[in-house]
Amino acid sequence: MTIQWYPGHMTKAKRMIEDSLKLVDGVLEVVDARVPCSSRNPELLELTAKPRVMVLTKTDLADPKRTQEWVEYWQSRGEKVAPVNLLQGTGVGKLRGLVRRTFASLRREPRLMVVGIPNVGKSALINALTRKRAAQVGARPGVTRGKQWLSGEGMLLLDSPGVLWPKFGDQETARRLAAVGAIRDEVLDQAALASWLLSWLREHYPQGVLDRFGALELPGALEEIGRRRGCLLPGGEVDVHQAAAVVLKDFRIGKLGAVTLDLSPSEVQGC
Ligand SMILES: Nc1nc2c(ncn2[C@@H]2O[C@H](COP(=O)(O)OP(=O)(O)OP(=O)(O)O)[C@@H](O)[C@H]2O)c(=O)[nH]1
Ligand SMILES: [Mg+2]
Repeated sequence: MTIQWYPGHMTKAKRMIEDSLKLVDGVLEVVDARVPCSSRNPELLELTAKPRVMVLTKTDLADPKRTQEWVEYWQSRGEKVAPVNLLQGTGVGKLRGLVRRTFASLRREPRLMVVGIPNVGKSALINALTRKRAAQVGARPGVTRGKQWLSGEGMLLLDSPGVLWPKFGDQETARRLAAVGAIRDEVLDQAALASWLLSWLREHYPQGVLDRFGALELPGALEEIGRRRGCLLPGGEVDVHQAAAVVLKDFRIGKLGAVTLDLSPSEVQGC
């Protein structure tokens, strides 16, 4: 399985982000706690040297032990990091405090831009900080729109969040990003992705899969799940694509347990 990266849009996205960065005092870098390293964009550092606060979203779906390790790792490297669960609003108060302290010397509300790769929770973060459903925050790269400042109570947020392209890395990084939904499903072989995920989970987080689907043999786990879930084609054969969709959906909403796909900082390079 080879995952295709977004071509084309990147130059445009980069230019849009660069333009917007000129207008702000700093950045809220949004990262998915299930892929804390893989969902960072290394080129963000090249785009701006302005102060940033990292926001680790979806902590409810991630392994709490791993989240703690990553937070401590980044803090030890001088980063400001705030883990949050945006569904519950957990950690948002602490994030506000961190922003206030980081930009205290400005003596006015900091102007911030929310950046991150697709689906990490940029819109959800803006909504949580502004306490409203800010319209149209899910802009995609290349869409030209007017910019607007939103009040986040103690900060001003630019309403056209920068959608960074994912990290160009190895296929392992690509698979992890695909598993959490940061890469559009249309460009993937879902059955191959789900099979990989099942075998990875069996090695690293076996309990969630066992609880949800029962004991499974590898290879053939995906077919077996399809059979058990009644994902069948008209002839009675298992529909592996439907089975894959079940597995990926369950994983993405946490039904296979709290999982972090990037292992501890000591085992992952480049973050
Ligand atoms: N469980 C959980 N889900 C979250 C959290 N934050 C965001 N989500 C969900 O993640 C999905 C993506 O959130 P968005 O805010 O749309 O992400 P985005 O970064 O704006 O995505 P794009 O605009 O597509 O780049 C939505 O289904 C959110 O409900 C969180 O902390 N926990
Ligand atoms: Mg969005």
